[in-house]
Amino acid sequence: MKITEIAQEEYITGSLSCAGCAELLAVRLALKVLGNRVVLIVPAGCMSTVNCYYPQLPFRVPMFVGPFAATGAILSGVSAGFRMRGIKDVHVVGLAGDGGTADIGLASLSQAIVGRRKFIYICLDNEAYMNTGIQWSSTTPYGAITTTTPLPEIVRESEQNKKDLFSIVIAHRIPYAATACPSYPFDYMEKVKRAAATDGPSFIHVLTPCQSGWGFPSSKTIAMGKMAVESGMWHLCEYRDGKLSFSYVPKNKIPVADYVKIQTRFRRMKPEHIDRLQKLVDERLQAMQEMISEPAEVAP
Ligand SMILES: Cc1ncc(C[n+]2csc(CCOP(=O)(O)OP(=O)(O)O)c2C)c(N)n1
Ligand code: SF4
Repeated sequence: MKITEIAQEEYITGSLSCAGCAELLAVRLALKVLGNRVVLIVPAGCMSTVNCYYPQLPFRVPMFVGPFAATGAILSGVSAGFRMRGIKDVHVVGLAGDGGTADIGLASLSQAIVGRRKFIYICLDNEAYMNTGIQWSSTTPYGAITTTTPLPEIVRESEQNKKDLFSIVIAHRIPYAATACPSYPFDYMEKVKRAAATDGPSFIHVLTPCQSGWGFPSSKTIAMGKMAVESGMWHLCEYRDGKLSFSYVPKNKIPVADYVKIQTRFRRMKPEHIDRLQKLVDERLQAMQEMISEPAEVAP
């Protein structure tokens, strides 16, 4: 996607999100790709509870706030309803956090993918239940402090890194899935475009750095997303036609320690914990490379 292709229109007018909120940026960029023929299905989470206090409704497209666990089911139902009425030009889009997707909404998402209705599910992953005060989720990385994992001894040797949600989703043989980060906006928007063109369910797992929960200055959101990718804590990849590929591979990987030391959520990690996290990250990369069926391309 080129800069000249990006719509001038804005579909968000004011918001109560924190300054530098990457979730909001991800929604803003997605709507620029999708336009205003969109219905947003949003469970509890920062995009609904923080942003939408009546009469403050920042999204200029129809939005439905559903039960926390039900995003996938609602996407399926709304999509089926449009189909029954012969309406083909409305994008049915889910916007759920990592808690609402990888934990409480996982069964609903799974069944929705199996149901094969056309929808776009965007998981906004800030790596904790942020809107209720930074509780641990299964996508919280190893070593990060949350209000439900506040003690150093929580950083245990046995603990694993993030739940591999993306692998769970592609195990469904979903027609289209991708990982993204708004720090790489063109890559992300191209993926939204491809999801919109998919005739069936699609899923985009977006890393959305959160200044409140991660502990970094609000001006550093974009840099934080870039460091996540450059350190291997996050990958940009795509699953199309049954094949997984990287859409970007860092030329010079940075150590995980550089990423960890600039966020207060990792402040209780000792050197041995950081070494363990580096090992987990390296193992994850190796596992992904083994799954890759196409050679990696390095984006400019
Ligand atoms: C069934 C149910 N349990 C708990 C809650 C309380 N709740 C509302 S939002 C939220 C956290 C959402 O976290 P996440 O899905 O990760 O989104 P984020 O706030 O981080 O964007 C919780 C626990 C709820 N609304 N419904
Ligand atoms: S807590 Fe994090 S995700 Fe929620 S509005 Fe603030 S920056 Fe955005």
